[in-house]
This record gives sequence, C-alpha cells and structure tokens, in this order.
Amino acid sequence: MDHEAAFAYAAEKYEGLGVDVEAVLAALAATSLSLHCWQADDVTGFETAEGELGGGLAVTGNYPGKARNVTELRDDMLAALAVIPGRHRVNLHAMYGDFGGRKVDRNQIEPDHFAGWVDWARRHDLGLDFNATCFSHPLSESGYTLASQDEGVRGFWIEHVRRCRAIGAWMGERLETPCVHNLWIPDGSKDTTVSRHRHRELLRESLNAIFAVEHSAAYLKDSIESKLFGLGSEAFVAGSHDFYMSWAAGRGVMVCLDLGHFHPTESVADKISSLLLFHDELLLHVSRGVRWDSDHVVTLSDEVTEVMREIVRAGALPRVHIALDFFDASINRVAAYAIGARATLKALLVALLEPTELLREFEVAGDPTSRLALLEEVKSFPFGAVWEELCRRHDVPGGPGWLESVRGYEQEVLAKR
Ligand code: RNT
Ligand code: ZN
Repeated sequence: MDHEAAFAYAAEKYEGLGVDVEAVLAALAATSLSLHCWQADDVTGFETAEGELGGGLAVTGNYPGKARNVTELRDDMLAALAVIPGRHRVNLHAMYGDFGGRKVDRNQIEPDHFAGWVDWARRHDLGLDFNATCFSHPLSESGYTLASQDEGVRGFWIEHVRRCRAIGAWMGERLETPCVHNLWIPDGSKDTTVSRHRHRELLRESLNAIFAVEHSAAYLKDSIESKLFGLGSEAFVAGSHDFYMSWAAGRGVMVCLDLGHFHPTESVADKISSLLLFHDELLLHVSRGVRWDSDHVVTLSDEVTEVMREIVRAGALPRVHIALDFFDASINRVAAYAIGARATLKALLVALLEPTELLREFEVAGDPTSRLALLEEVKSFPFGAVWEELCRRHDVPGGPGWLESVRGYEQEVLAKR
C-alpha cells in the first residue's frame, strides 16, 4: 500500500471514532519542542576554565564527534532539526555563551555574550529558551548554591540567576517570542543533614531576592525545577517538588516536571491535572530514567505517552512547554536528538488521536466496559501512517530514512572532528 492509501485508511479509522485528524495534525504542527543544546557536547559548555561536570550530573560514553565550540554545536543542532518535523526552539544554558576565549565569570555574563545565538536563532526562525548554570563551578563545589549557609556564595548565585533572567527577557524581546527561563540548582547533601529547614529557608530567601526583579511576561516565562536526589545529594535535596510547588503557587512562576526526578513508580502524568488547576503554565523536561535519573534518550514509552494524554485530555497543550533533557555520549549525538524529539512528538500524536469525547460519553453513561475496551483497541490503531503524513508535510523522512541523513552528516562532519 502506498502512503496516500495508508494515510486515508488511518484517517478513516480515527474519524470513525470522532477524531478530527486534520485538527490533530494542525495541533501537532503548532507545538514546539525546546531542544536542549547540552546533548551535543555532553553538558560541557564554552567557558574557558575547563570545569568538570558537577552538580551530580554524569554523562557516560565516548562516541566520536562531540561538539567542541559554538559553531559545531549550532551545526549539529541544525542537522538534528532537519529530521524533526515542525518548528522548534533551542534551549541554552548560561555556560554556552559566546565568550570569545575570555574568562567571564557567571556573575558577569551579559546579553552581549548571547548576541550570536540570537542572530543565529533569528536566521533559522527558532525561539530561544534559557537556563542559569548553577553547577560545574568552584562556588558550587560545596554542594550548595542558592541554599548555601555562606552569604558570599549565595550572593554570587543570586546575581548569576538575576542576570540569566535578564538575558532571557532580552532574548524574548529580540526574538518576539517569550523565553522560558528554567532554574535548577544541585543543592543538597550526600548524607543526613540536620539543617533541612535552614537550607530551605535560605533557598526561599534567595528566590524572593531573585524574583523581586520583574520582567514582562511577553518576554520571559519563569520556571523552577525540583529533583528527588542526585549523585552526591542522595540524602537531601533542598529544591524538592513540595518546596517549589509551594513557592511557585500564585506567583506566576511555573514548576518544571523532569520525568527523571521522581520515584520510579510515581506517575508524573497524574500530577498534570492537579498542577494545571493551580498554575497557569507548566514546563516539562522529557527525559528517560533507567533505574535512576540517568538521562537516557527519550523513547516512545507508556510513561511519556500518558503524560501527553493527560495534557491533551485537560485541553492544556497551549499551557504546557515541552523541553527535552537527556544526554547520552554512547551513541551518535545528533541521532540522539532526532530519536528523542521524534519519540516525544509521536507520544503527543498518539495522545491527540485519542477518541476522548467518545470515551467520556461511555464514562458519563456509567459504561466502564466500553471505556476499557475502546482504550485497548485504539492502542493498535495505525497512528504510524498519520506520523508519516506529518513528516511528509514538513519535508522530513517519515520512517527510518532520517538516519541516512544523520549518517551522511556523521561521515562529512562528525567523523572529521
Ligand atoms: C538536572 C536537571 C537539569 C539539567 C540541565 C542541564 O538533574 O534535570 O534540568 O539536566 O539543566
Ligand atoms: Zn531537567
């Protein structure tokens, strides 16, 4: 069967259940992922001092072709974007500034250091998102930054994050699309601390000081990201989910749900409907933990699909920002982007193709038998043909053919590094 016939068959099946396939394709095309720059260089960044990756983050693998500078990293991201259907955004970390070989400490960064990124983003019609970098630095080695008991250390990081938010707002204004600034800090302790309350009190003070500076919501959207534990912060993490959820509520600041930052049996999908009732918007870090917060490349899993379903069922797709967060150095890094981004979009497609209205009718009519039967049946519906149609409309290979283009780039560019 050729693609046209396969798509027509698929569309007919979904439409038979009341799903508007054209509307689904339009909703997908209107959704941008935020592609994280740090997969291309194993979370290294472009600062002059060769800092070790810290903050409990670890990248394993030594696949050849890691991006070594800003030009290589941009080229790699474009190579990835070329095989991802739709229009997307790029997510930067403060340590990826264009510092021109000069030592610029984190409390000295300026919009100018990101002017090259803004020009590049404009040329390629990409939005930019931003992150303060509160790890891989001598002043984060104690394990504490914004929750530190040392006033000097805390002051340094408050200044850094303030500058990052200002840079984000500047990017949003320049590119005429609000920049999502996400704040994640590594703060915590390897072993039992008797100062949980004190550290969290200090973190609250730091956040109050940072967010006392207002930026226009048209340019900047703020988010704070919790975590459960990290390497070296197994016993205590100051920025827990409870802490940030409480701090953010009513303040117009989003919480970020990273799929790797919860207990392995905890459902992140189940959090969505609650959070959406008390927060205007949400940020997702789509990641894949394998036994722990391992940041594996995202795949089309039940977990990711269920998160997408909960967003779609709540009618909240425009209120949720979808960013990717993984780093794998054991496979081709450009392919890693493509695999993770395509899987995330496929999960969203599956969610959008759900015959939710019909399922709700069964539910309201008190017919859980039909509800379960239909939920099971649609699992084997031909969503692949709709995916291929999406790719065709965006001039991107629908099937495994995308890998040929990435392999070509590997031969021409990556292998020569
Ligand atoms: C760390 C957080 C955070 C980082 C990036 C590099 O556990 O997930 O989002 O991965 O900021
Ligand atoms: Zn994250």
